[in-house]
Amino acid sequence: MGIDVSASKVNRLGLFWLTLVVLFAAALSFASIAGAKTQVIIKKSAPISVGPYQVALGGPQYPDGPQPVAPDIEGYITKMSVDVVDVKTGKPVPIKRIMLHHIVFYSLGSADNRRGEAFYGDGEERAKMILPDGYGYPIHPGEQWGWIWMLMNHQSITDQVSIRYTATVVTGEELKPVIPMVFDTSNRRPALVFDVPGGGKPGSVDVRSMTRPAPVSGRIVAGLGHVHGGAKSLTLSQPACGNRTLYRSTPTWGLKKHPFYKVRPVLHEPGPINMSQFTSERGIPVAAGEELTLTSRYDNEYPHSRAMGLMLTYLAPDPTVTSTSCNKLPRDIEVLKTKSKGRKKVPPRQINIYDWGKGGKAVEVPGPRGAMQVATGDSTVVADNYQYQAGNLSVPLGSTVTWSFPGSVLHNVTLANGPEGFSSDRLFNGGTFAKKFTRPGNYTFYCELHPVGMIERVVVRPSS
Ligand SMILES: [Cu+2]
Repeated sequence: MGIDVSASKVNRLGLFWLTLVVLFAAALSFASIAGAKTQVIIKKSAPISVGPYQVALGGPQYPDGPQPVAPDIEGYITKMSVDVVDVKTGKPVPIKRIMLHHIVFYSLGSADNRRGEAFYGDGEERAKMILPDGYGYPIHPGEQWGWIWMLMNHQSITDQVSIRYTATVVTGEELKPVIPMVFDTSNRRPALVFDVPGGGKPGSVDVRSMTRPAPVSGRIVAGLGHVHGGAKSLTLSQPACGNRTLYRSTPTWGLKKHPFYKVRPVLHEPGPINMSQFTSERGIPVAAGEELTLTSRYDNEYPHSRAMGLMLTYLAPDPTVTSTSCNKLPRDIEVLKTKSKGRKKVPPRQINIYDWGKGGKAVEVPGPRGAMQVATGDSTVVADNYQYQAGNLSVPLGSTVTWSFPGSVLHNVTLANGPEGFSSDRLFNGGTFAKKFTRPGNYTFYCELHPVGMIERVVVRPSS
């Protein structure tokens, strides 16, 4: 009993000292970071009008469109997110109205310090920039930003939205700066897309990779991924260490009733509702010039046209990393994942095609109107005036179809359903795209930029 009392006295005395030390330390740290401030900066674009079922694009090719405004201060971004909001209420807009397919922010630097680097991106999965404590993406007064984005209106009426971005910015304090490092398994095809052909056995996988060297010695302290429907995973690996996995980003797919599966038309298979991200205060060490590899894995039983495999990592320069390290990975890697209910396995999906119906509504159709044109050899399809001429085409196996894009409006041709996935780039001003058909069957196509009404069906006859 007596022992208990004295023990409790000792504890109280210890607690007293501990409190004093903590208070003292707190006072010291306040003194050393006098003027340190964390603020949340919210910016909103001018209203963007999107016509019925239309796609709106933003970026450097559209100088008349809204441009992003950088926070005009010296500091560090530690978090960033983006949303599409109603121009009147400022509330987030549900995707049954307008959906933000993707957005990339890049810094052009300031007049005396040009940069030109993508530092944050987001797709339908609403990825956020989240850096661990003590790290930030440096920003400076007078800096200019650019962006590239795509919005899709899922309604038969014109609608208006603003793109809103929110950055948590720390000022008056030195943080460890990060350099964004982007990996892209399309290996820089325009629009950063690739086509999974499909037609493999159940369980077969389409594997693509991209390898690039680290620009400086440092530590990877965070990373996020972006994929489309059909993806299994994105893996960042280290070739010099037996190609061991540094981080694997995995998708969570929406439940059957999720709006992703209800909206129409679809431009590509619905993406995941979340891709896992990570942060690590200690960071994964990489030496300058050391190669890192990103590998995307997609289902290859079904075709997946215009798929993506992107990972954005944040590298904090650290000159103390002088050589490749195959030591154990830091133990503080924290995986950030959605808490929403979802599916682990990608649900196989068909992409339907749509034509204009009554009252300007999009209606699902098996193919475009018009008679089937029968070709006996190679053929050409002119894509102009928001139509493919011919819309219904029968060709022999082994023949080549060339799409030509004579007009001044960008179009493309993208597989919806069929024996082999492929797509053209966005073309205009006389651009052409040729495809040799080596698998017989029925193919349906749409223009990714004009998915309602700009549709085509090609029947590849089994014998030539
Ligand atoms: Cu088009």
